[in-house]
Amino acid sequence: MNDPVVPPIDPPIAAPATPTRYGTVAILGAPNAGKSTLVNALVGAKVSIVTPKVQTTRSRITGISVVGETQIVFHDTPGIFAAKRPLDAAMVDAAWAGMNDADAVLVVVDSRRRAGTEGDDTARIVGGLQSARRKAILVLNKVDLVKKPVLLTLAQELSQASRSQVPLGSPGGQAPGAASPFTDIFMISALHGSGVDDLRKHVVAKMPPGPWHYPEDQIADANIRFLAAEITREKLFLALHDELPYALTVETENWQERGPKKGVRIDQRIFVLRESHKPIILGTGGSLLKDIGTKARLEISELIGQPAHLFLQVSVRPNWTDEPARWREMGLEFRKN
Ligand SMILES: Nc1nc2c(ncn2[C@@H]2O[C@H](COP(=O)(O)OP(=O)(O)OP(=O)(O)O)[C@@H](O)[C@H]2O)c(=O)[nH]1
Ligand SMILES: [Mg+2]
Repeated sequence: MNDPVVPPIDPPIAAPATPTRYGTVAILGAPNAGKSTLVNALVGAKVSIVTPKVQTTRSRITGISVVGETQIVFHDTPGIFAAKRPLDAAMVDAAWAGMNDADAVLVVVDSRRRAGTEGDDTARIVGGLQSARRKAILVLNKVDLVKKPVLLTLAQELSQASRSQVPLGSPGGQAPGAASPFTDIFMISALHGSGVDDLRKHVVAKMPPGPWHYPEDQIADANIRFLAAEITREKLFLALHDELPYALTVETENWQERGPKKGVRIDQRIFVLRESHKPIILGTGGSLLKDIGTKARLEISELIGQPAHLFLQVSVRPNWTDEPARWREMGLEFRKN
């Protein structure tokens, strides 16, 4: 008996693919304004380290988030300030570079600061935006720490930013009486989450149509060795004071997978500028470094989803801030001055 003739199946009608959106958002602000805290809140995971100290973030850090059909890449940046060391100037350059190709710019301001005072970092940022003719969204952060009238005054001052409030030395020059670069103002607490959802919605709506650049579940684009070094640097920043955090850098030198259940052996080196820094980091009988190592190990283990065996060494390197290899590890472009 012949097989019954099976009518050909019509090719399924392709459902019109929902158009996707994709865009990048640069997060600028003075040191310590809460940029990294905000990026972590927007992404919903820790992609960038946070400490109470200024200049924690040293290069552009990427956090990725999907909201409905929209994929957004948030670029956390180092704080913008009047840099003196070449390394600091490169950090500030990296922050401005984040603005150039962004579809939206957020300027994060610590609401406890007064607007427009001489030498104020936020005034410098307003000047930079004006001279680049870039519009931005003003994000008044840490609203949990200020009273409403203070907040409203600050919002008013910043939205009336003019040439007279911009200190000399801002990138480029702008026309006298240049208009405020801010199109919108949001008042949030990045730490506690208030206002973050509204800000996210607003940013999503600004993203242009386009294909996604990353897989749906990807939240960061830095390599794991860098992220692990950043975690250790965060623990060092939290434990140390004065100039010491700015005198050190951390690099992952060895990453050895030891097979299922055995975890990963990670060797990191902490470079410091002076011999006198070493005993401070080690602490009595090495106790401080041991404590820092334990905290970093636990967080790295969580990040990689398997046990991390972390070995930390401290090396004195008087010129590490001028070494191209150190800058590269930090994610900065080397320049001599
Ligand atoms: N109370 C309060 N603290 C906040 C808020 N957002 C951030 N912080 C704190 O402010 C400090 C600085 O936060 P970061 O996110 O590291 O600031 P940043 O702008 O990335 O700093 P740099 O990388 O040094 O430029 C940390 O101690 C945060 O916990 C907030 O909304 N409320
Ligand atoms: Mg930061």
